[in-house]
Amino acid sequence: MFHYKSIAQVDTLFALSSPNIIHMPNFYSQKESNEMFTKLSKCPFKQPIIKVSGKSYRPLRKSCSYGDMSLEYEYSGHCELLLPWNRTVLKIKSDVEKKNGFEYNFVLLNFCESGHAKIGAHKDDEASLDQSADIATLSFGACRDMIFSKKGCKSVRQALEAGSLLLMHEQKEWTHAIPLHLCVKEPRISLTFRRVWSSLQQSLDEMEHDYSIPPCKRLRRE
Ligand SMILES: O=C(O)CCC(=O)C(=O)O
Repeated sequence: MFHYKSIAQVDTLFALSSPNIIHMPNFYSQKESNEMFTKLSKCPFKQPIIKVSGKSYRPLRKSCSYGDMSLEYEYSGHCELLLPWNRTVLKIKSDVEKKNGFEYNFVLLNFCESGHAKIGAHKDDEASLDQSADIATLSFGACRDMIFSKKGCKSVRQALEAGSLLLMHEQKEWTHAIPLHLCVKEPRISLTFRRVWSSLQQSLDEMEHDYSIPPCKRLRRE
């Protein structure tokens, strides 16, 4: 069992000058990762419409999401419609949960046809995100780089190979991006597992706060 909790105990100076990440290059073997890519490529990917600086646009990448059906997830002005878990995604979720001990209730899949598709610099800091659960990214297909940036710090470049797992602990100060890589001709699929608060849970929390009702069973907030 991987002693994951130690990630939160890193030296403060290190945490300030580097993104708090763990990269595991061979989480899946090449054979497993090829099989998963084939299965995942049948997922119903669609081009999202997202808002950046008030302007709507369609990025080249495509996405789809799976999760517990009581959830909804919004980012960059785009509300993801959740599909019920499928077998391949559930298997990956369970492998990741066994490794790091967190429980996830949502996953965003991104499909980049080639290195002409990118993911712009952003922070995963939506209010609905449970920051106590680290974000877990699995990569299949073409290897792409992820760039972590923070004002005043040297950027960090991490190659995300097929079959690799990347764990990100609270990234409030760092942005991450998948930049263009025009010589990459092959497609890539990534899965980003998160723990998300349902709007029902948020309403219950507000009621509890307003009327001091007894604590209800929570999703996970110890
Ligand atoms: O595709 C990736 O590896 C990263 C995806 C990402 O940045 C995100 O879902 O927030």
